[in-house]
Formats: sequence, C-alpha cells, structure tokens
Amino acid sequence: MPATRRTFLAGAVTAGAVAAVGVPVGPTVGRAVAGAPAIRKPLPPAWFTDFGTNAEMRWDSVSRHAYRTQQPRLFVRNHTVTPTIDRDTWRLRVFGTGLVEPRAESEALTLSYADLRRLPLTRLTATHECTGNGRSFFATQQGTPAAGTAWTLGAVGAVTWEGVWLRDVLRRVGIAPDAVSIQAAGLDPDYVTGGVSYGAVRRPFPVAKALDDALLAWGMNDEPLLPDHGYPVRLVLPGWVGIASIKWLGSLEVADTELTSPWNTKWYRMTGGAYPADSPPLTVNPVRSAWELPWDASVPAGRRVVLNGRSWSGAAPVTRVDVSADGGTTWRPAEIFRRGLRDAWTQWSHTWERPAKGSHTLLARATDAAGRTQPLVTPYNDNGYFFDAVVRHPVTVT
Ligand SMILES: Nc1nc2c(c(=O)[nH]1)N[C@H]1C(S)=C(S)[C@@H](COP(=O)(O)O)O[C@H]1N2
Ligand SMILES: [Mo]
Repeated sequence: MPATRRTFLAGAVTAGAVAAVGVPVGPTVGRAVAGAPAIRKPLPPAWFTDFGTNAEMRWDSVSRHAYRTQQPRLFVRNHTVTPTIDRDTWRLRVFGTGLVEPRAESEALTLSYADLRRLPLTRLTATHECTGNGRSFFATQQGTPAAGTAWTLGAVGAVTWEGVWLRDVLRRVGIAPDAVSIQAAGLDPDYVTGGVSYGAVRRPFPVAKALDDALLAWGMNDEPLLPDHGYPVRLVLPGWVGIASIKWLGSLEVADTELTSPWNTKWYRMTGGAYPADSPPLTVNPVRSAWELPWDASVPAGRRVVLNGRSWSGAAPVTRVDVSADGGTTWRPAEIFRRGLRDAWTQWSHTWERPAKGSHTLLARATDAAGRTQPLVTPYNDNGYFFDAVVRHPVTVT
C-alpha cells in the first residue's frame, strides 16, 4: 500500500461500512425539485437561445474583451434536470475491480468535499463543448437534418476550472496497475427516453486520460460551480466531448476490464451515413470556428469594419485561421490577436475594407497545431455529432 494512500485513508476516506448496517450507500442523491425548470440560472434572451433542458450561448453576445466565458453565460446541456445537492453531505463513491483492494459498489470508498479540498489545488483553462455543437447546420447547410437539439455554434465556452487532478485522487485511493477503464456517474435523475430508462447519466473513459489531465472540479472562473454546471463537483476531461465531463459526480467505478454505458455504445459515437457499425466512442473534439456576430448581421457599407471571431479544437491550439468574405472564392489569413492557451480557443479578427452593399457570406476556416483543418463539408451521421465544416455565415451590408 503506498504511504500516501494510508495517510489518505486514515485522514480522509471512510470505507463504505455503512452498507453493512443497512444504511443506503451514497449519502446524497440528487433530487429534482418538482415543478422546477430543468435549468436554474436565468436565461436572458440576449445571451441564450432556450431549448428547455438545454440553453445555447448566443455568439453575438460575446465580447472580444472577454477571453473566458462567465458561468452565467455558459451553455447548459442537461439530459434531465439540474438536481439539488448539499455539498456537506455530498460524497464521491469509488469502487471497482481496478483498485489495489478491489471493492464492490456496496463497499465503496467515500470522499467528501472537504477530503478533496485537502489535495493540491489546480486550475486549467479549457474549451468546453457539446458533441452536438453545430448540429443544425447538417440541415440548413447540407440539407440532411440530424436528430437532436438544433444547436447553432453556441454549445461551447472557455472557462478556468478549479479542482484537483483526478490522478491525485486515484493514487490516494490506490489504483491498480492493470486498471483500464473508469466509469463516471452523475447524481441527476435517471435518463428516460422513448419509454426506456437508461439509468444515471454515466460514461466510461480510459485510465490513460484519467492519469493525464482529468480534473475533479468544484470551481469555474474562481467561483463555486453553479448548480447547472455540476455543483458541488464534476468531472472534466479537457478537449473531449462534453458528455465525458460528468456533472454532479456521484461515483467512479475503476475497472480492470473495459466498461460500457449507453453513452458510449448507443450515443456519442458515429452511426448512420457512411460510418461503419463499429465506429468507436467519440473522444477528442474537432476544429470549429464562429464569428461574434448575429446570424444575418447588418454591416455598414463603405467603411472599414473589424469583425471578430474564435476558433478552437479539442486536440491542440488553433494556430491559423483563413477567412473569406465572398463565400469562399478568395481567402485571407485572419489576424490572430489572442492565441489559444494549450487547451482553449484562439481569438482572431478580420478587417473588411469598405464592403459593397448587398448580401455576403463570411467563412472562417481554422487549422490546429495538430495539423487538423476544418473541412468544407462534414460527412453525415444520424445524431448530428461533430459538425466541423466551415459554417457559411450570412451578412447584409447596408
Ligand atoms: N450528470 C450529467 N453530466 C453531464 C450531462 C448530464 O445531462 N448529466 N450532460 C453532458 C453533456 S452532453 C454536456 S455537453 C456537458 C454540458 O456541461 P454544462 O451544462 O456545464 O455546459 O455536460 C455533460 N455532463
Ligand atoms: Mo453534450
């Protein structure tokens, strides 16, 4: 047993002996408040498009002076509703065959919020994005509608997470060398769709990612997480599909075998179109770009106009952005005025000299440091994931 683990167990972790005396394991279960809206925070129409359980950030509400997305303005994606969780009685349960001392779920180790706060604090600024961001363009730009929330490009933000490295937690609870897979489960209500209950929102991920840069986060931009964003503690897998960052984290199953859930077998993998039946679960986000403009923006004619935008990628910083103001006939490099941090977006601008009156189409096409460039057309998939094609943004010069 590593010394650190003994210390941690002695000082901070309670074994799940409660099960033996008949008390349910997992002291806190998220409760939905009857009649309460799925999303708690205000959704002013100037900042959001309200989809009910989901809310999209409006790109025309973004200021070039704000690199990070403030929590009140960040998109929300809920499978059910934001639960009410008491931080003091909240516990993270850790169990599974991949621990040095394997444990059944009924004998899970439990960690409190105070336990986590005793570990070294870390901060990480990263782009946070839903897998389905841009989905509506499968319909409007490519003529092949896909099922799911009709996001435009605002299911994304860049925030500074505050928390602890998951690897620090795993080392202290004693992760076995042959552990391969970790399943994170949320405390929100079970997900029911089409008359079927799929249980708690949960998704497995490889131990390699857990030991690399995964976080257990309790804060965002120097504030506690808002209820909608996972209070008190959520998982964060930087650069990966949003579904990987389980909110209201309730348990981690660490296994020496591959774990699965409907969120990596049924959803969040490519199905339909030209994709093979055995396409792997989606992990790293693609490259995308957005203009900080309303759809069908009005631009004054005969003047020099500076247009702003951002580009991002789950793999690496965006290092080059090419823009076109004539629908893709001619391209020019955008001016990069704030290069992305390792895991977060790049801000750029384009100076449009005295545009002529009429309808125009703006395009922005980004390339990341991993050499990935946005395509002009994205192959269709049934759930409309990963729309990464260059979006054709209409503007009218008047
Ligand atoms: N427990 C739980 N975690 C979850 C979800 C959820 O519905 N329940 N939605 C996921 C999806 S699909 C996305 S895109 C992100 C959204 O995070 P946000 O609402 O904080 O922006 O959370 C992920 N984690
Ligand atoms: Mo998502």
